[in-house]
Amino acid sequence: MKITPDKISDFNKNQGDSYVAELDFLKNRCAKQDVSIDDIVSKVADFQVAVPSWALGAGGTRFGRFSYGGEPASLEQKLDDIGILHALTRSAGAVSLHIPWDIPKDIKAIKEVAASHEIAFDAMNSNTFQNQDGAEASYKFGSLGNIRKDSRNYAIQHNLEVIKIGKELGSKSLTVWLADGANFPGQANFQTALQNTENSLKSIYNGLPEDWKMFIEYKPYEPNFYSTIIQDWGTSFMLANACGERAYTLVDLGHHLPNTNIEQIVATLMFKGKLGGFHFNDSKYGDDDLTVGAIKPYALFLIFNELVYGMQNNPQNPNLAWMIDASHNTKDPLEDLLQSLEAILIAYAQALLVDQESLKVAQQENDVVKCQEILQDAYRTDVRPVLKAAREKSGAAINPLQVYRSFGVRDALIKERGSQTKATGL
Ligand code: AOS
Ligand code: ZN
Ligand code: ZN
Ligand code: ZN
Repeated sequence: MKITPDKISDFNKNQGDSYVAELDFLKNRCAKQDVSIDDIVSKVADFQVAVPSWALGAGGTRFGRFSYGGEPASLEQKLDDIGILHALTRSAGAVSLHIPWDIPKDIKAIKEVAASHEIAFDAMNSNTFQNQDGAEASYKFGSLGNIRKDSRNYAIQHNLEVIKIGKELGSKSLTVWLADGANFPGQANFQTALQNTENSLKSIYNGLPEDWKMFIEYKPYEPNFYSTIIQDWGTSFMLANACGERAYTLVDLGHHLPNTNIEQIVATLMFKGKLGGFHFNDSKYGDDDLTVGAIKPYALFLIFNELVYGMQNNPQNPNLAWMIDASHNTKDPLEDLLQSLEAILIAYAQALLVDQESLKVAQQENDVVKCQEILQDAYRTDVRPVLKAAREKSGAAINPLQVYRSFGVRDALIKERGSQTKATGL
């Protein structure tokens, strides 16, 4: 299944989408404030989000998993799937690999497949939350924070191995997410566990190439239900500081207790120059990994508002590694990812629309009502014409989901790969 630029531009032309008039309307409206729609269109066109190698198959829960059909069986096929997403949207130009689920057998061949789809290798993900066949030490009671030295060392070695693979592929960062914690009070000594984790992370950091970054992800609970060693942004931030200047915190939207003010966390971390990576998803209760923007689009907008502010005002913070970290039990994984990409770009465009100058003035005057009006004015603007313009500009489909369905992509994949498939991974 190859979606060529020609096929896409033909589809775009024949479709007669009327977004140009809608965009003009938006341009006129914005002429009154200090915001340029052309500038927003360019920024949206440039925005790239990495797709994780484990998001291309049906996810499932601990209760069951239902094959979607046509799922990729190899890393090459996963890259082909991301190639489809990227051809349709021109905004999914990177993959985030998971080791050992996706160990490339032939690095050169994998790089060629990725290059053929114009896909870069974003952050590498290590896995110390599952024992692999033939493992020499167990992660049952933790990895980097395990009370047992053999397990800690084994986990450190694994991370160094992931860096080595990433180096060969051209990646520049490592994401560490730890499942380490305890299910019951008294099971572990909090201080010892934290100390062990810090020491282990430092050992990995010492093996990090000069031009690499390390991202430390936090999560309040699951799979451990009493305590998690890296439970919140503060713990991650503290560990990143202990490691050094190329270690950063990674925010995953699903990794907060209900009603946590994530946008404030984003602002704090960017102010301190310590926000390195970002995992998009949405949730109702916990780490639900639902489609981005499916549950709390306004919260997503407020988060993007801080991200945009940080990108414009915090040169101390590096460029962020963006990734979709979602999972699908009932949807076509590729359609789900298209919806997530759409939601991300909508929130980004809306945040770029915020009249920052007026907001500053209203804040100065403590005009609380005006402040809210300014934010909600941006949020309530239909920015989909901006996305369409950005896509047409970059050679993507104006309506990616519609094109995906019209081209019968899933049927073609099922024909090619079979109906009872399972992607490697979770
Ligand atoms: C786990 O909850 C984290 O979100 C990870 O970022 C990721 O989903 C996991 O490593 C799966 O590989
Ligand atoms: Zn994550
Ligand atoms: Zn997660
Ligand atoms: Zn999640």
